[in-house]
Amino acid sequence: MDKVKLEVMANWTPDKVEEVCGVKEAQVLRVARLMSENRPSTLVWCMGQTQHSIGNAMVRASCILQLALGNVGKSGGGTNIFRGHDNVQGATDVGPNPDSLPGYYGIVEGAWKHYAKVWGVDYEWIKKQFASPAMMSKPGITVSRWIDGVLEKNELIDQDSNLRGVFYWGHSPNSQTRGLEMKRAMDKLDLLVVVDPYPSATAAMAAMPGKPEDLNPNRAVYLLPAATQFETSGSVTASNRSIQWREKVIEPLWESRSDHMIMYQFAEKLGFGKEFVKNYKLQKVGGMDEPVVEDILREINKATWTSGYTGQSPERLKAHMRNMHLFDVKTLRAKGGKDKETGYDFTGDYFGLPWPCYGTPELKHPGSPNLYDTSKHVRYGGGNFRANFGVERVGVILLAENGSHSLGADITTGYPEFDHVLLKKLGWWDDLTEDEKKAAEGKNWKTDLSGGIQRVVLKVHGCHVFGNAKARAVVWNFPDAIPKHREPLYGTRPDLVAKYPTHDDKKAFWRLPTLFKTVQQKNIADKVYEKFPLIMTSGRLVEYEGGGEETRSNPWLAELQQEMFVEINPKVAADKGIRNGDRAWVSTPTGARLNVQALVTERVGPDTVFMPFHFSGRWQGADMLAYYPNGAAPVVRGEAINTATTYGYDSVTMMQETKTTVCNIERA
Ligand SMILES: Nc1nc2c(c(=O)[nH]1)N[C@H]1C(S)=C(S)[C@@H](COP(=O)(O)OP(=O)(O)OC[C@H]3O[C@@H](n4cnc5c(=O)[nH]c(N)nc54)[C@H](O)[C@@H]3O)O[C@H]1N2
Ligand SMILES: Nc1nc2c(c(=O)[nH]1)N[C@H]1C(S)=C(S)[C@@H](COP(=O)(O)OP(=O)(O)OC[C@H]3O[C@@H](n4cnc5c(=O)[nH]c(N)nc54)[C@H](O)[C@@H]3O)O[C@H]1N2
Ligand SMILES: [Mo]
Repeated sequence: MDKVKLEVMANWTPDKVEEVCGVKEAQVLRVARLMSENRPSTLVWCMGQTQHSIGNAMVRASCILQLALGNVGKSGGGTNIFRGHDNVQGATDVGPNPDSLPGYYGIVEGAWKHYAKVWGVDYEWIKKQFASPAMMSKPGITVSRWIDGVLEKNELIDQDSNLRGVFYWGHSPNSQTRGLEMKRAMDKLDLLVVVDPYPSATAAMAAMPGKPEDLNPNRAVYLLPAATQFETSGSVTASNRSIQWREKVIEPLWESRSDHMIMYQFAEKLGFGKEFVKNYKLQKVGGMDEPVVEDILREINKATWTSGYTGQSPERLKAHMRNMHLFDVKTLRAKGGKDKETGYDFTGDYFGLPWPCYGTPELKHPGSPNLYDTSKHVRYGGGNFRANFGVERVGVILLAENGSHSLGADITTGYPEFDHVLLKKLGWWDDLTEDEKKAAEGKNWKTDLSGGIQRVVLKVHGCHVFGNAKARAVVWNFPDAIPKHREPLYGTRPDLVAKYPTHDDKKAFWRLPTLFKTVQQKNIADKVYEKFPLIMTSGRLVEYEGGGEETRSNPWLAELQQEMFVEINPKVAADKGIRNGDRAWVSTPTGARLNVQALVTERVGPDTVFMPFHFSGRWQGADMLAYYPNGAAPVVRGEAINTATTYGYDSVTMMQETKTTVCNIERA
């Protein structure tokens, strides 16, 4: 914190902040005062902070602010990063990231061995599924960059071959930046598979003629109809880490199948069906085998000791769903009472058992309504900061200070993560049962499948399994250890780029060369800001969702929002001779030209335009209707903004820089 303070005092006087972010000094002061005089208070953010090449720095600055205000680990405080879709949190938790196994286990040998045990398969067998052992522990290409996995020169990619096959599994093509290049990448593939209830945007984009030299004449495209959430059941995790159980409403319509049935059928065809369902019973749905969803959650329970997904059994979650009325809507705490069907006692539980919910379901951990809350006992949902970064660094102790610990803990100072060695050292080993001892030997709190280590540490000694340490404000392994402002790759202010240049290029970042300075400097040299003098940003509308193909196919929603549009300030409109409702051409450095309706409004300033990102079905001025599968075109079609969005990725997460690029506008 002291280092952050020094950086702020030296480089971020209020006038500089105003110059960079455009918000008046007095306004920032008012907000700062409001937050400091009203504690605890929370900070809510979504994509405005993250979809930038410095997204990681902005998010960390927000966390540091909350730490400085003492707002972390408190009810009513915290950092609230709302997840976008239904179950985005749950999906994140089970491992879609290209550098982790489910439950944030990493892709190192120890983690693979843990999962070999959980899945009941041989570690050597898993190894054989990879082209080379090195691929097993090498973070993959992120979804935001798949097109570069296809288009980039092979010698520049950190893997043996380019990407040749792509699965679109519940993902819209128009939600990703650099759409014109994506069209080229789609044409070059050998195989494109779309698993989606509405596979049509991808289908139309693939069917639309591109550059003849790009088209792979042997390319195969398959559209597989996925069932919707209403046609299957399962657990879903919300932004607050509470889990709910969702019931099937109707049987899958027509030829559609649930995602997990499709996955199982692929596993069968690819020769590992038996291993895939080792822990699952199969049930017949539409005459075909489908893994039982409850068993999938039980497998997650069995594996995920890290983030505390072990206590939320299907039985406990279903009992919560049947008895929502017993929970307080503000605190999430059960007012007491029992489930009529099973006799399950809710006393102490928090609704949906928000993770971490440690130990086996029998331990009856109630879930954790707020992370890092030292005012509660860890056995009843309390916590403290995690010892995740070692014990000491350059002479500084990273563990918590004396007296800083969760309520009622046996250890009243900082301590590291728990493993079999620490238990023995503390004399706690004999608190394990004989069976638990056998399972815990050589293991830690993340890999002991019996749950013995977690039980003894939490229940018997009131300590946190992941240790007790200080929060980390200086992230020494990030490109900017202390968050810094750096200008976006495409901007309208060369004077600011001179003061706050972006990062150096990275040669192999998630397997791909990733450019920062090269792009930014070329833009300055070419004076791109003269040709494209307006900042272009994008985001959401109430009426539509995501790529929008489902919601634009819904006639009632389609009626409410019939046109893709660009919001422009009255001053810009006057300068360009554009009136409200006129057609306009929006052009950007990708070479894209979008024909959209002008919405003249003071919602945007004279330096910025806004466009929604939910549209597809028109391409650079032309209707794509002819390329849709017969009868599958959405009611409303419009230009996809992401044909216009430019290159640029976050220096840690590889998130695309969709919230800021540059454009020009003319009357059409
Ligand atoms: N109706 C509807 N609701 C949705 C969705 C949908 O598609 N339709 N999508 C869901 C999903 S997936 C998500 S992720 C969430 C996203 O929720 P939001 O992130 O709230 O949605 P966006 O419209 O992307 O808005 C971004 C906001 O960030 C601001 N902004 C842009 N640049 C900056 C910046 O540099 N700094 C700051 N501080 N702010 C900036 C914009 O002005 C805008 O208000 O919404 C979810 N809810
Ligand atoms: N320019 C710009 N681009 C953006 C953003 C922005 O603000 N500006 N926001 C970004 C953000 S935050 C997000 S989250 C992405 C959203 O982008 P996507 O992740 O592409 O989200 P959706 O468009 O909602 O796509 C979900 C797809 O899943 C399908 N689907 C629905 N239910 C099921 C199911 O049960 N099974 C299967 N298999 N499929 C299903 C839907 O039909 C749809 O085609 O867009 C990003 N792109
Ligand atoms: Mo999102």
